[in-house]
Amino acid sequence: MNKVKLLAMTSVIALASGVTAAQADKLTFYCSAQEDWCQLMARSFEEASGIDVNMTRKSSGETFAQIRAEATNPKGDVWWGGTGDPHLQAAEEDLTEPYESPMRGELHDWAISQAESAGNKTIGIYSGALGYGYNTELLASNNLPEPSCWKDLLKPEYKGHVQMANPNSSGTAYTTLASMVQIFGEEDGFEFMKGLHANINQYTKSGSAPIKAAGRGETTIGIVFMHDAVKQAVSGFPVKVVAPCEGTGYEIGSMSIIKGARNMEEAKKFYDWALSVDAQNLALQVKAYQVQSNTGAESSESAPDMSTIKLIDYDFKKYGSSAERKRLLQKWDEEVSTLPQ
Ligand code: S7P
Repeated sequence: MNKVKLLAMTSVIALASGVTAAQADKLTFYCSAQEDWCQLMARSFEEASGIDVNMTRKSSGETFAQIRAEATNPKGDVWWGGTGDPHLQAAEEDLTEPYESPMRGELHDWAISQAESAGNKTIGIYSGALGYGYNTELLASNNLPEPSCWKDLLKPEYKGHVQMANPNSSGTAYTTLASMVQIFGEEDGFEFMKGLHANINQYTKSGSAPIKAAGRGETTIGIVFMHDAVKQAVSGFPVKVVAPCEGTGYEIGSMSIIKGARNMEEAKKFYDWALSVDAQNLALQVKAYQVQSNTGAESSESAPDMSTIKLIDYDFKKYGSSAERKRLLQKWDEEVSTLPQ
């Protein structure tokens, strides 16, 4: 059959089924987890649904800023992954759509609590604790002591050895800032961030970059989610993972449908699928060791054992509120990031 006839036939079939080329099933997917996990989710959903996926990966704070900037003309359909705080802020600012998935009965309570605190405009997809990791070889070759607490990171001998992300772009780093304020109180928490600033060699854009750099020997210590440090260790890099002695904050990684999504039905199909056991089990293929929100999802022996980590009672509602997130970020910009190093 020649090309012209084939095209004509395809158009007839498409029209008969009520689908034109312009209406082909597609989904614009904003992803704030690790690139390899984002790619795997996009391709696996395409296979499972036949829907074409256009995926963009950005850090949590950056994706939030993009969704806000596009609010009058939304381009994205669904936002999957990233820390929960900016998802909660998006819900409060009415940038996301309420949706009650039929999959909710399969989820842990903490995933549902996240949804309920945001009028069902977001939902928990995974959880993980904050901590840090260090390169054991660099630590030894620099004759540095083994850190085990948050306060250890303020020691002058770690000057230039610590890396973390910028809390404006990174959900991991915002979780760090909000955790320090909750562990030490606001005044001492900011004193901690100022002391830490003196030892920081670089603020990265992405939250997991510091531990990738530690794995490669480009920094000694990286402040990250513990599961991101475990991924480097399991991948063969000389990284030791630390659950800080004072206790630590944690995230409820979240998912939201963008208000005014052009492909709303496809967004809901993705949302339901992403909460399934099959979709959540994909995490282990890319060494993503968060606790998944579906109670039936598999876990790995390598994953941090949340029951042995001293977790604070992280106030997601307060630190995910628009006013508090803005206030803390502005204070960090003005009082911490501008200090000389
Ligand atoms: O997928 C790993 C992970 O740490 O990445 C998310 C993170 O917020 C994205 O990076 P940013 O810190 O740069 O925003 C976490 O939600 C997730 O656990």
